[in-house]
Amino acid sequence: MGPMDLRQGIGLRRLGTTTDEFQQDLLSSLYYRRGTTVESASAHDAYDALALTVRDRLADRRARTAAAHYASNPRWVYYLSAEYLLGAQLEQNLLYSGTGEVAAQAVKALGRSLQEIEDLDVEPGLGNGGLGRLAACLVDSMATRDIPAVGYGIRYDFGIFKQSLENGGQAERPDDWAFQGNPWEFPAPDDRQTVGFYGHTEPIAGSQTRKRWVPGEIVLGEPSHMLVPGYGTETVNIVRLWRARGSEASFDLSRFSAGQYAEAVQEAVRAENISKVLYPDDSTELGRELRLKQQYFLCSCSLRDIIRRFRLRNSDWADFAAKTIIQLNDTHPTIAIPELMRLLVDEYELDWDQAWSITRRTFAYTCHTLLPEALETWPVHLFERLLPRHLEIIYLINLLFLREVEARFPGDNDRLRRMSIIGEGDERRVRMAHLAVVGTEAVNGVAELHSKLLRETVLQDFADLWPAKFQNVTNGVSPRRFVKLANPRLADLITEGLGDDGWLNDLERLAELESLADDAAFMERWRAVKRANKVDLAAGDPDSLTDVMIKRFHEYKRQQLKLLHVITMYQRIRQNPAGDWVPRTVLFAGKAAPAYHAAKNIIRLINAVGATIAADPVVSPYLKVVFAENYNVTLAERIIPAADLSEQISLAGKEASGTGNMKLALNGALTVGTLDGANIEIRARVGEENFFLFGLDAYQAAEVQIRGYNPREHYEWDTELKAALDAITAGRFDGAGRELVDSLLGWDEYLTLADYRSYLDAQEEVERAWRDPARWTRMSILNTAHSGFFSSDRTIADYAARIWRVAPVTVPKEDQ
Ligand code: GPW
Repeated sequence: MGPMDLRQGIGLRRLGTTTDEFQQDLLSSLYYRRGTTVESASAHDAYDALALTVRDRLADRRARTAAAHYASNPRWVYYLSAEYLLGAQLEQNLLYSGTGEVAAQAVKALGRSLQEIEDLDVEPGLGNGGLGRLAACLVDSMATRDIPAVGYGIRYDFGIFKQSLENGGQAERPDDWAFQGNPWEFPAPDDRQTVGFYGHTEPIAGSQTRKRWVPGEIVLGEPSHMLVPGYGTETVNIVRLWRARGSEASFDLSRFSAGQYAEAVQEAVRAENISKVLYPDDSTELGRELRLKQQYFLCSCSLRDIIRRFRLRNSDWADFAAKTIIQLNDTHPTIAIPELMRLLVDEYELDWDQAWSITRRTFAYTCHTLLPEALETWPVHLFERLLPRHLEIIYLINLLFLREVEARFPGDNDRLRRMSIIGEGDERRVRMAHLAVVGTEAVNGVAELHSKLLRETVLQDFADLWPAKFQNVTNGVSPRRFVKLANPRLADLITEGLGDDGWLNDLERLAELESLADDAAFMERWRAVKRANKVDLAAGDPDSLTDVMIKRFHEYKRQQLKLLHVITMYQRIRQNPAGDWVPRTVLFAGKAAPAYHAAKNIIRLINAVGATIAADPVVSPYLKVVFAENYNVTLAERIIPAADLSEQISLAGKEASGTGNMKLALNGALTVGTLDGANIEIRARVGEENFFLFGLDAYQAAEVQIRGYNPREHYEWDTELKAALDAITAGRFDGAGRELVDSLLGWDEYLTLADYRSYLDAQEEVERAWRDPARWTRMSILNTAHSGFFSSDRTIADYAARIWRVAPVTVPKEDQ
């Protein structure tokens, strides 16, 4: 066998690269794999046949990747995440396999356009928001940087709910994303795993630390994987997703025969419910038993798979940590820490200290929040019932840990209480973030400010104990998906400006655009790209300032502040219809957790305000409010290229990083924002004169809260603010928003009123800049030029060098 052509050894032909050859394979896929003919093929048959044909183009790279990785027996990166928002697959895989052009020609044989087929591609919505999309950008960049890696997750039957507006409010429908099948997925039933729940533990004669766990419920985990190709390289990694199934024994044939149909399948239904649906909450903890079951299911299946893979090439447990790094995407997969201890101690019979030393060196933890309500804790009694052996292990980890603390800080009982993995309140609870810090080698936040605040606040005691463990890795985004695929016009212009498209995996090269920021012809084309993108989006007048706030709905993100600005603009225009107003289209998009009533009320008010403005002939020529339904990755890819202004207005100290802020700046939108999360780093890079800053900083905000904040003072003092709130109270917007006003005047947890005036001032600066198109265009170009740092390729280089200590493994090209 040629060293790297795995097909030659078994006499397989190479897949052709010409249009004719691609077309042959497409027709063959349609005929043999879909079992239909061109004459009778449905649109979906065409889609599936194309997807399979493109997938085949990546299969050989995948085989060579697996072989190269196996041969080099490297340290593997395993990314554990409860969420992945991968986005639509067809366009990406056409790009990454370099078959876009031939495919566009070849599909003509099916009598359809490529666009028509792409419109059938359904995105797997297996995540909520930023955290899930980050996971997708990171696996993209791991492949692009040739890092041997597997992403592990759950294959939810139902992804994030579909949002629609009903009478101006959010309605939710289930997202049966794989209803038509999913051609991108490779099932691997041979790699299924068995997972236990409930039951009890028994002592093992002759051993102090080992125990036998006798589970009360057994569930099967069946994996399938999706391909994750790198861009501009040979590597194709995978994301492996687990689906829960009942075992054969879970179907009760005798009951079925007796006509008890529901009872006959109830055990299987119970098992399958584990991967039935994604929990649709974002940045809030939801302490439900099924969620802990999902977390354990993911971790148990993945760890057994990781161990299986380790043992393919290694036999000594002493090498495990050197060959394995498991990155925990927030605390959701933290139960993997006691699970690895259980496997090593109980099943593989390592002694506790060796097992603990391996475990600690195997894991690293990324924290994505500072919000107390997002820090996961689980009632001890729930753990005791669901995972009795894990609770025993956690107790022992905690005991030994607290001894370490006691040795360092003798007699400091307060510190012991604060740091304990078990929180003693009305109800004893397991603190997952503490377990994650204790059981890992490295802990990181996701932007400079976030990492600093983690060390100074929520994890301060841990940072005192282990200062070297704490790091920062600023988030990033994939320039392939969020520039090349989302904004092809801009990508082409950048490529022309730079002379080649090497910037797509070397994003700092965008800095070369700086020399074009004053070039009149280039500026004109830059403006034309933005305008064409706005025409495509068709949200409003393409010559108006397109002002976008696209993100999950949460009070800390402060959509309500944007809305107060809109109401004030509305009132100003009404009072002075002849004024020289800057026409704006204000576009909101985002989902609210179904049980988050305050957030849903804000959506309702946005739509009521939008309707009032639309019905007002005096104001509507200048102001339009649009709510785009069902925000997801696909919709983000349409909105971001069309945005002029990016709203990043969270209360400082609350948004861990943000990643939409990076995508928008990269696409030439200017940011109006607070000193929060990665906004600070964006501003530092694009230049403060190219960023509209407002509001309290994180320390000032904390001080205001400590001194006793009274939102009413702002209301009394600021007549425009008062007028906006009074209009809501008076029912001017269909009676919507009264609860919001009550909460803003009552306590205003996120200091909306305190930042209102400063925000309006910043918006006036925005309009001054907008009135000078040359100034705005220059600022826009400089935003793109200086956003190169925010590539997820850089993020991965940081993780690889400072946290994982892994090197790339080059996958050889196929023999020529
Ligand atoms: F609360 N993030 C998210 F930290 O999208 F777990 N969902 C979540 O449940 C959490 C965080 C959690 C987001 C952060 O809010 C955002 O600031 C950050 O950019 C993103 O995670 C990726 O790090």
